[in-house]
Amino acid sequence: MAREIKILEAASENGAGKRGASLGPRAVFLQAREDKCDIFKDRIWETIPNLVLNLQPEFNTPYAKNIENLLPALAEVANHVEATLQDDYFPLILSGDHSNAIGSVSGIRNFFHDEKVGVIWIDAHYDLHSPFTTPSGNIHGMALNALLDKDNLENKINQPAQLTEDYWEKLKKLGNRGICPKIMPDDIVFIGVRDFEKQEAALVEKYGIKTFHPQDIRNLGIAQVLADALEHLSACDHLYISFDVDSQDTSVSMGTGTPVPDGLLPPEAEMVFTTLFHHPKVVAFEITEINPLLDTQNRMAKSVVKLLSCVLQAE
Ligand SMILES: [Mn+2]
Repeated sequence: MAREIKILEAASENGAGKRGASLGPRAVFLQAREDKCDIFKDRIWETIPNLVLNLQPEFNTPYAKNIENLLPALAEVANHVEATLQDDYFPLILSGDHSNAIGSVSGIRNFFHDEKVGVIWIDAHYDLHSPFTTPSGNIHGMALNALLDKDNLENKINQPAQLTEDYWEKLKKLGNRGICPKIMPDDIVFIGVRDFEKQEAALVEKYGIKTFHPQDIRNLGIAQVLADALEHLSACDHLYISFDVDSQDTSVSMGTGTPVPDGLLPPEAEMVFTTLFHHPKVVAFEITEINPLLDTQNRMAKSVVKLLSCVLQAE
């Protein structure tokens, strides 16, 4: 029997460049109410505490903005995800910005410390920058890099201060066991990536990280892409799914910080959910980067309610 779902609201947005993503999880909850959709009825909803939005002056750590506040916030996320697995629930993580994935995966690795964990990263972006390569300093663009521990010094364009480097090392070792790296390059699959810098592409090429760009999705069809992704990760014992709403086409994804054209269309996104959400190897599922402040009529949250209703109704 499938494990009971526990919804974790991880409303940190300190890793994003624009304000508002911390309101995303609530926007989804309220939109479900508005649509009289009962996906959250009788479900356990846990709000992770102490994720205070406390932006620092940018000059402290310009190549890893707000990292000092993110460290304790993401440690909270890690602890809550680990405790949720410990209690034998399935964590459905509604997160603010994508830096929360550093916390989630740290919690998962802490729990499954002797086993192999893979990640399917469905996103318009690689999120593979480090403080040494980031053009923006926003940590949501470094989430997967922090989990991989690839500083990418051969492509360095920034010279972060020692303070930044010290915090970055702590972030990579997040979790009580200090596991680093959390994920190996062979155990990642990207789906939908179409907007990236050459420093990130160099890492993907160097380590041969499996990527399905929009053209691959159009050529193969999303069903084949998902089957190939699962085949690629067949050596993994457990899988983490991270769904950044900006993976979707801009006809859908308006209420998000960094929308990019030519993304997943609604039937493709639905198949991502129906194929992966209940897959026996999947141990946690994250939906992230919904930003109602950038939206009109809460359309982004509405699309997420629709996607979730494909997998939560039949419980
Ligand atoms: Mn992302």
